[in-house]
Amino acid sequence: MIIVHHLNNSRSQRVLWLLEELGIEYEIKRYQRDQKTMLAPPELRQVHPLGKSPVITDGGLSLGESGAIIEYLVERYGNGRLVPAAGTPEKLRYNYWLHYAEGSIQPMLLMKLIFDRIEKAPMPFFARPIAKAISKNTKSSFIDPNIKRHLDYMEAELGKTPWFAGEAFTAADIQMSFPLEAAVARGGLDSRSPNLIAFLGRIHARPAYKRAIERGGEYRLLR
Ligand SMILES: N[C@@H](CCC(=O)N[C@@H](CS)C(=O)NCC(=O)O)C(=O)O
Repeated sequence: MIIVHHLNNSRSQRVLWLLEELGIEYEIKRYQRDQKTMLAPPELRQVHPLGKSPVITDGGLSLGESGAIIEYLVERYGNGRLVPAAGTPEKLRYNYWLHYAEGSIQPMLLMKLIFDRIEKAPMPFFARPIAKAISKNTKSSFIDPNIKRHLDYMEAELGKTPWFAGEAFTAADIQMSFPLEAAVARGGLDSRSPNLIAFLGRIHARPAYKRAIERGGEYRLLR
């Protein structure tokens, strides 16, 4: 039996969704973020040394990293579903977006989260103006323009095909859901990017997505 080590409001929601799309049975072991720090509880380090979510266990296997988990699940249990045929341009695009989600866009959104929090963090009064100035400068000179470039890029790509890898829905769309949802929560993604908003509408309407939300519980992305 596959066990998904699931942290509330986190990337592991994608794994639940993939398993629902594939119709595979699984169990959920739940972990709650610390209310103050929003970090994962230390118990998660017992299943993976980094203590991050998602992690799955499947028999003797314990695997972290969303992209690696998605690749493992579609390869082991997909019977060719949700992945384009090997050697096709769609497969190349599939690989690209599978890596892009965590390798390119997500680091920008994480930096945005961290610098937004620095501005609000408790600190001695004399340090606040300095911290605020550094944060605002980093955001306006680096983070915000980068996020904008990524959003414009993804918007243009989804103007060419309905799904990230091409005409068909694939597991790359599942992987891309989290950065896009995070971009709505904190990256300025809104109706100025109609293709991305339509993509989110389509994925949220999928029965498997809804089932995964029901099973996963609370899913409100950090701002
Ligand atoms: N690139 C990793 C990132 C894992 C990650 O940072 N997960 C977050 C959840 S969204 C986490 O566990 N945060 C809690 C913490 O850092 O303590 C992946 O895609 O699996």
